[in-house]
Amino acid sequence: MLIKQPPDVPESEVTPRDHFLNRRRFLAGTTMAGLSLGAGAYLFGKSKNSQAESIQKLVAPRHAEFSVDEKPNSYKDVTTYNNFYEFGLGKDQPAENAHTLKTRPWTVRIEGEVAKGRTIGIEELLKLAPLEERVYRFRCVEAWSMVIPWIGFSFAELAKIVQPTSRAKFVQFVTLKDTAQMPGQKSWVLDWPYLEALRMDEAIHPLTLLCLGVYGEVLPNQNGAPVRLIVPWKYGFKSIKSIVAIRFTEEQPTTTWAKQGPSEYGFYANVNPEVDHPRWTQASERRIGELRRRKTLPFNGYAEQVAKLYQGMDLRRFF
Ligand SMILES: Nc1nc2c(c(=O)[nH]1)N[C@H]1C(S)=C(S)[C@@H](COP(=O)(O)O)O[C@H]1N2
Ligand SMILES: [Mo]
Repeated sequence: MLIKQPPDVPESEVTPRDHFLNRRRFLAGTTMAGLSLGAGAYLFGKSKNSQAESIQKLVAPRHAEFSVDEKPNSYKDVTTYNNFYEFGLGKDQPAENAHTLKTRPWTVRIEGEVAKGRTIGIEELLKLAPLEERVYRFRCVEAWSMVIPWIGFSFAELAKIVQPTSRAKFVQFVTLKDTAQMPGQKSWVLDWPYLEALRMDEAIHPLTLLCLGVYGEVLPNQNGAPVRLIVPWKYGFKSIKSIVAIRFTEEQPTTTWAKQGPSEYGFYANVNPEVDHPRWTQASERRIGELRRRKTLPFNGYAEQVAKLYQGMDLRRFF
């Protein structure tokens, strides 16, 4: 999502992802072969590539009504093709670099226009409401998409507990800022910490997920551990990762990408095939793992559930 970057590389210029990844694994294997077996095993045990083996299970029943029937992308796609600029700009960099993020202990500060502002620890957050698996479409503004089995509960469950006041019109979300844990923050690609926000009615819409896991496990670091947002009808940049604070506000808060490129990334960022990004079309998308492009659906296919939130709004103006 770097603003100077093209949305997605044309198919013709791409090494099929799987080949690329297999090649990388092959090369890693070759390096390892030069070491003694013991040292190799040690390195492998500590390596980020083996993170998946030690990751904690987080199983939850599937919410059928909120899940799409499409085939989910592979675990590998979901955990190695990421956007998380705190760990580098390349899609493969978060998986390689995010092992420096410490997700325990972890707290989320809830403040602003709420009757019961407080700080919640991650263990308590995991038990705040029954966990559900929701298979959502996920559409990045760069015009690629995936289908992902997230785990969590509606953000509305948390809102209910902290009791927003009548002045609360928006909710702002804040990512951790710590250059030691997030080395990408040493460079000025974005104004850190990463900030996102939703209008109150969007935040408490039942589809808006406070996400704690994916694929039956707690979130891998590169996917925004230990807690992130998923807003499936909006471009992926709204789905902020590694949240440390949630602020209920009266005024519309600033958001990182709207500040970075106000003509390119709006506050609303609803998936809209009729409103192109200034530098590329949003009418179609590349589903990771597929060759033919798909047509992009209004609100990413969730129009029936969410279009009513925007009745009477000019969505070209409020993009
Ligand atoms: N803190 C933070 N959150 C972030 C980002 C980021 O760079 N930093 N990237 C966003 C973008 S552009 C996308 S597409 C999604 C990617 O989520 P995924 O890597 O789990 O697929 O995370 C979003 N949340
Ligand atoms: Mo994105």
